[in-house]
Amino acid sequence: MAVDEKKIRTGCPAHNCGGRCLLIAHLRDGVITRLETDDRPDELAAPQLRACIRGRAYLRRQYHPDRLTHPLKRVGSRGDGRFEPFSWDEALDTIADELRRVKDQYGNSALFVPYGTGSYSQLNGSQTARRLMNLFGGCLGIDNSYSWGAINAATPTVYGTLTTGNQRQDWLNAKIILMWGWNPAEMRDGTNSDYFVKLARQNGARVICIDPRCTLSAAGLADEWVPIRPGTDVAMMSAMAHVMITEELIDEAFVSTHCVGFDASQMPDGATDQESYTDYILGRRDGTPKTPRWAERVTAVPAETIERLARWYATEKPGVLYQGYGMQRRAYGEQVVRAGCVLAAITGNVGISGGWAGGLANQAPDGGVLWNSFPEEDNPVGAAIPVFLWTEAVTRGDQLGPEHGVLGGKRLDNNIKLIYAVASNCLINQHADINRTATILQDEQLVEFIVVQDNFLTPTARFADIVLPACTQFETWGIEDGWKYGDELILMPQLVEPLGEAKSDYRICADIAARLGLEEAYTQGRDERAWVAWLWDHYRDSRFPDLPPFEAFVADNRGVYARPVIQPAVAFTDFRADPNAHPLDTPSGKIEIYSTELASRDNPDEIPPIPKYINEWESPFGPEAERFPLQVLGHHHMGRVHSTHDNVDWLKEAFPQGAWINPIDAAQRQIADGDRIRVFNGRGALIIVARVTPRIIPGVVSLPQGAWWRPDDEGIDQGGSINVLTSSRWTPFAFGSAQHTAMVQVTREES
Ligand SMILES: Nc1nc2c(c(=O)[nH]1)N[C@H]1C(S)=C(S)[C@@H](COP(=O)(O)OP(=O)(O)OC[C@H]3O[C@@H](n4cnc5c(=O)[nH]c(N)nc54)[C@H](O)[C@@H]3O)O[C@H]1N2
Ligand SMILES: Nc1nc2c(c(=O)[nH]1)N[C@H]1C(S)=C(S)[C@@H](COP(=O)(O)OP(=O)(O)OC[C@H]3O[C@@H](n4cnc5c(=O)[nH]c(N)nc54)[C@H](O)[C@@H]3O)O[C@H]1N2
Ligand code: SF4
Ligand SMILES: [Mo]
Repeated sequence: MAVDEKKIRTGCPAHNCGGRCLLIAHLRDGVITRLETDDRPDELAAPQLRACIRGRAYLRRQYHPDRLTHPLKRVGSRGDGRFEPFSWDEALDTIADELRRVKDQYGNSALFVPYGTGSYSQLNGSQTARRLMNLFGGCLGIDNSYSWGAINAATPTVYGTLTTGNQRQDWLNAKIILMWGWNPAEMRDGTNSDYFVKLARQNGARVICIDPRCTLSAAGLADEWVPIRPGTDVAMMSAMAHVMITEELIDEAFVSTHCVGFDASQMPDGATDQESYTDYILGRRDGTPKTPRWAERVTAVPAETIERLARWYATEKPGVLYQGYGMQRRAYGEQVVRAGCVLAAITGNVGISGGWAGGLANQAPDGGVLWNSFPEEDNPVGAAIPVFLWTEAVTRGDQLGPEHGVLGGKRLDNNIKLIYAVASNCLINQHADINRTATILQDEQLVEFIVVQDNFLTPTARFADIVLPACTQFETWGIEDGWKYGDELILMPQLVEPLGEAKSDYRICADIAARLGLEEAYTQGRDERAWVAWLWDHYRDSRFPDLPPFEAFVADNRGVYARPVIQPAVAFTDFRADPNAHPLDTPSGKIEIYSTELASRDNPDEIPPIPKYINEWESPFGPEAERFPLQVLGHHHMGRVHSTHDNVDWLKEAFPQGAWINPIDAAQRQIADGDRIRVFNGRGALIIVARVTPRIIPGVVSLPQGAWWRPDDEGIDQGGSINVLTSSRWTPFAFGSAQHTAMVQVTREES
């Protein structure tokens, strides 16, 4: 389709980067020669979608010499990474045969398409494989995400919904913004979130960043960095509540009409004798008042700082307490979500302009994006596992049931026997405890057949029996809406022909469907472009009634449709105005500081009905700290989207993989900046360069997640991949990832 000497507007192949930005591709002789970004006028109601460094460096990924260009089949044992070329026909015939064999032998619930977030552009990505499986009789489904395990489950226990966020332009009305474990300057959380925080600050908001690391957000967007010991935020939040209660800074009118569980006067029916939030904060039953002095010992945040922040947040209103997702990807991650929401509620910051309710915060009024609009169709198997438990479903699926979070009210009747991974590095790199997962996948008695479809021979692809080359998003048609804040739609026309023999994920699945007698059902006669036109109309019907006709939009080379946010929506305005006429979708209809639903779990030590500080299962306060005294956390990295872009030379140059360690911890270990260090625990070990810096709190090592696992002959990772250290233990209520909770030791490597 080469369109020569042209500039075409398109979306960045965002992967799961947290953003959605506009790129302008220069094309000559069927090759993309240059990428620029948004050139539209910049307006507050519809700001430019300016690309980050990853988007701007994309040509290094697009034309990378390691791109997969033809199918591969495994030779040697699984995981060795030795392959030989294979024809498309042989590859697709083999896959169709294996799908039929496993279905006949075990049933559809033995088929599995794992979590894989490499592409949300509809015609590329794992949704294309789910549609194939569902039309083939179904597969074991997945529920929840690696990203938001605890926050997805915990937010509705407070508010009965995930739509708890205002549109971001409303931040300009805030007087104070607490960026709590939130780093939008490095990890995108909606294109422009960092920009809106900057504008809010210019507008007079005080901005505080609470994070174990002095991130670029702390350094560039905030007035103050408050370093905190990881995993202890609920202790600090509880102490802030202590200050508010004892200094009478609570918004009593709001609490009395809109909340349940704050104190003995408003406990829900059947729980009148239970511990209220105030009981807990004042230590009336457990004997421990959650004072700032108590919290200082736990959190390492000075009591005076906690007092000051409590007073500011309770009196400088309205205010935003934005919860990042890193601190819920931890042991008991549900608690920090609930505790943050409770602070917002007791200060009366819910349902008002300039305030913020907390929680997941999909945007009002309609919840924002649709994510996958490409129709996957219903899954006849009907059972879905919490996504983080997939290795359990491999090793003991037939023992899992509702008590492990299995949806559909079912017990599983199978172990996973066939994995079809599309746009996923979660089989190895991104799941916890890589060495454990590698052992599981190496065993061909467990998973009998693995297909991986990717642009590169990733650590996950190295464990495949067949690897299929997917084309990039520049090589097929696609469409994307905003990541979490969705007021835009970006069209992604095909720019160039696929490299080598690569095909779109959609085309590959359609070709398999043909071999299973399902081609017509799968394609409905559409190619990629026709599906995008179909989806365009679907978006018009569901969210954007003013969307122009598809063909005209393509012909005009517009790239992005934006719906301006003139009057930013505020979540819970109706409920705020009249809680009886507009009750929440919680059992009481109110904000549940005390949750009867959580109480019914009958596990108060791990799932308390009011948010509590619970010491993590691996922590500086536990016995494991004797051998492994440092906390390690794997924040999301500027130079990558998870493991995607790890092989891009420009980004590696700009953001080399390194471990941050505080000078105090480094000195104890004779480590100097730039030294090679070994980071290890009972699960694994890796070698990485040390960056000695006071920008991280003592006692913590920070190791950006996503680097490709590169084990040497002894199994020591030379790539700096944090998941050789992380634990596959899940959070108790959400069954979510707790990959940020792990303890390690660090030593200097003799070079
Ligand atoms: N550049 C880039 N952007 C991305 C992504 C990416 O890979 N790269 N991934 C996207 C995706 S899929 C997601 S889900 C989001 C993830 O977004 P998050 O989960 O919010 O990102 P993290 O970097 O894990 O955590 C955010 C911050 O929390 C801090 N933190 C960790 N533990 C604690 C704690 O216990 N307490 C406190 N107060 N802070 C803590 C970390 O130091 C970090 O600075 O990012 C999205 N954006
Ligand atoms: N320790 C630790 N681990 C984590 C996290 C953490 O904070 N700490 N974060 C977790 C989170 S929030 C997430 S979302 C997951 C993300 O984990 P994954 O969903 O596995 O994301 P990626 O690692 O980016 O892998 C995506 C793959 O898709 C491929 N790809 C890109 N575009 C396409 C395409 O168009 N077609 C095909 N077929 N392939 C394509 C890329 O090359 C890449 O190999 O990681 C989780 N893992
Ligand atoms: S934020 Fe995401 S969509 Fe935007 S340029 Fe960066 S990688 Fe691309
Ligand atoms: Mo994520």
